[in-house]
Amino acid sequence: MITMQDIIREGHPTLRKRAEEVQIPPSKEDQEILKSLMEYVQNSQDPVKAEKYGLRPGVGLAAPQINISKRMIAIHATDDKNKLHSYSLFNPKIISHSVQKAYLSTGEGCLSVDRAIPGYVPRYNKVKVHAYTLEGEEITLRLSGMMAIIIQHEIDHLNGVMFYDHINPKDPFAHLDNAVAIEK
Ligand code: SB7
Ligand code: NI
Repeated sequence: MITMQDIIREGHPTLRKRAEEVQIPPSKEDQEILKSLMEYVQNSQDPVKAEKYGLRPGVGLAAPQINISKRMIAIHATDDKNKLHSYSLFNPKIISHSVQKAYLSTGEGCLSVDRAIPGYVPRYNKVKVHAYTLEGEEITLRLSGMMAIIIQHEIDHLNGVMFYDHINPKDPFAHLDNAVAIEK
């Protein structure tokens, strides 16, 4: 079971590497890693387990965050219509996106970052993502708003990118053109 002790923090070189593609069909070993990522995300949202094991709540987790430089992500979150989006993905890739941007009005955080970093993080408002499921089946997801923001945050981890790389250093809350504000 993954706990906060397994999650590497900013400054660790793995967080700045481009992660390797996973072989499809996935090996049993890679499937187990991906399952453990999802298990962390789900456990972290269970108040009893989070308290018991000291888990910081998160809506997603990427393999590089547990020092495994492979292209795997888990997301477990509900959208504004209370629909659950639970995805365990290998090799996710944005194949198209909107011109319009979106950002969280409260900014973003990260389980690999132990400090609050204020500022708007511009993302695409809509993304189409191609990936492979836990079973190795091809899947194409169309996500918008909050869910699009989360998957872009996770895919960034596979490319060595941190959320604060996108924040305007001169004016973190500068107006973003053609962007919708998402309230958490
Ligand atoms: C805010 C938080 C996340 C995604 C988008 C906006 C995820 C936080 C947990 N993670 O560090 C996962 O990489
Ligand atoms: Ni993160």
